[in-house]
Amino acid sequence: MKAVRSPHNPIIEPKDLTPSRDDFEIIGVLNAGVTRFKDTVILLVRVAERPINENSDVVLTAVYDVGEKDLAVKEFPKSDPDTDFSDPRLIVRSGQTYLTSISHLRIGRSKDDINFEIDDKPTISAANEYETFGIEDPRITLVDGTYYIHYVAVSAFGVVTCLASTQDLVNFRRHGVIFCPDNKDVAIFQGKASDRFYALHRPVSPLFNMQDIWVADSGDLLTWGNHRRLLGPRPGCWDEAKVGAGAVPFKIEQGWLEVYHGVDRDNRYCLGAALLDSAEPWRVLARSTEPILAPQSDYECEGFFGNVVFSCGLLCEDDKLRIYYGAADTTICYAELSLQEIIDSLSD
Ligand code: MAN
Repeated sequence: MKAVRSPHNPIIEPKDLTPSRDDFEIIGVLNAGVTRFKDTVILLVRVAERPINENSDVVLTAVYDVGEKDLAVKEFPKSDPDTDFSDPRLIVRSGQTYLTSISHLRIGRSKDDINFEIDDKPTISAANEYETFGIEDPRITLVDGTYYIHYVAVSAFGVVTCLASTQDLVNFRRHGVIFCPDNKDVAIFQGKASDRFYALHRPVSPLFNMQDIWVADSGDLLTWGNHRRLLGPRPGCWDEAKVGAGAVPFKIEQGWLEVYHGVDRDNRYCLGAALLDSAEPWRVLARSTEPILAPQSDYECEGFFGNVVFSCGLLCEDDKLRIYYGAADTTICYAELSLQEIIDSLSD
C-alpha cells in the first residue's frame, strides 16, 4: 500500500499554536476532526496542554474545577510510592487515574489542504463534570447543514462520548453524553442507511478484557440502540491487541468504508480499513490484512507517545483518501492514499 506523505509533515506542531494560558505549554496537537466547507478544509484539532513545570521533583497537570468554572493545577510528588507514572499519558495515585495533560479543541482552516490558520483560543473546552480531565479526539459528521461533533470527555467518572452541534463553527450547542463509560472512538456515519443514523463505538469490558468496535443506530443522533458487536482484534495481526473507530465512515460504491486504528502487542498504533454492507452496516464485508498506514517516519515513531498514527477524520475526494492523522500523539500529519488500492487490498 502506497501512502504518499506530505513533504511538509508534520503540518501542524505544538509550536505553531499559542497556549490557552501563559503558565501552560502545549505538548501535543493531534487527532483532528475533518470537514470541508466550500474551498476550505476545516480541522477541529485536539490541543493537549500542561502547566509549565520548573520543579523536577513533581509532576503537574491541570483539571477543570466545576465550582470555579476554571482550570486548577494539581501537583504529584514523583517520590510518592503510591503513584504510578509509567504510562506517559497517565498518573495513577492510589487507584485514582488522572491524565498528564488536559485537552481542548480548536478550529483550523486551510485553502490548500496543508497550511492551516489555527484559532488562538480554544473553540470548545472542558465545561462540566464529565469533562474535568479534558475533551479529546473529535469527529465531525455533517447532517443537513449542521455539523455534529462527537468527542471524548474524560473525568473521574470515566471516559464518555459527548455530542455538540453547530451551524457556523462559532456557536456550539452541547447535547450531553451519548455513550456512557467507558466508551470512546465513536464515529457517526456520514449519511443514513435504511433511513437510520449509524455510529461505531467502542465499549470496554474490563472483566472479560474486551475492547471491540460495536455499531448502533438512532433516529435523532441522541438516543442510540440496536447495539451489535462489529469487529474485534485479530490474533497475530497488526490489530491484535485493540481496535477502535478512526474516521467517520463514508459511502462508496461497494458499501461503507471505515478507516480504523488497530494496536499490536508492542503498543504500535496503525490505520487499516473495513468495508461494511451498505444497507446492513453491522455486516463486515472485508478488512485490511496489512495496515494502510503504519508508523514509519521519525515524527510518527518518536514523540510524546511514539509509534502512533491515529486518525479522527479524512476527506475522500478525486478517488483519493486525504487522511489527517495524529503522529506520536504530538503533531498532525497528512497523507494521501488511493481509494482503489485500499479496496483492492481488503479481504474477507
Ligand atoms: C488512545 C486514543 C488517542 C491516542 C492513542 C495513542 O487510544 O484515545 O487519544 O492518540 O490512545 O496514545
